[in-house]
Amino acid sequence: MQKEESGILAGFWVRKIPESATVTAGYGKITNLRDSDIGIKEIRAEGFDTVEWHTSFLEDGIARMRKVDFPIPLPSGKEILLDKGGSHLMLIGKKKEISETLRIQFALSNGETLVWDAVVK
Ligand SMILES: [Cu+2]
Repeated sequence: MQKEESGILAGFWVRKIPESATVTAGYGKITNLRDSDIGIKEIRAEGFDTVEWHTSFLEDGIARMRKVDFPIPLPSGKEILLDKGGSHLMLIGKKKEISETLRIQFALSNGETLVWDAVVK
């Protein structure tokens, strides 16, 4: 389910993990409906130490992923899909048990902060 927040349309979900696991992935979609380009400077997820932006690729038939440095550019009118086998959020260092939703914050390069509640499933 997507929600618009100040001209940015987005929705996310986070993969449910066992209690002993400390890392999970987040997927979804984000669209810049504004007239201007934006940059995502930092992402935070409730209950986790760090969030990285990853891309997936195949190397010798093996799925691998690579960290992409912030800021992530999101040009005006563009949609970024975070999906299995493609770009995704990597939530690292779980600090507490996660419940049914998880708050994700995007800090933009211009100082704005946008908040979404991701569904855990
Ligand atoms: Cu990853």
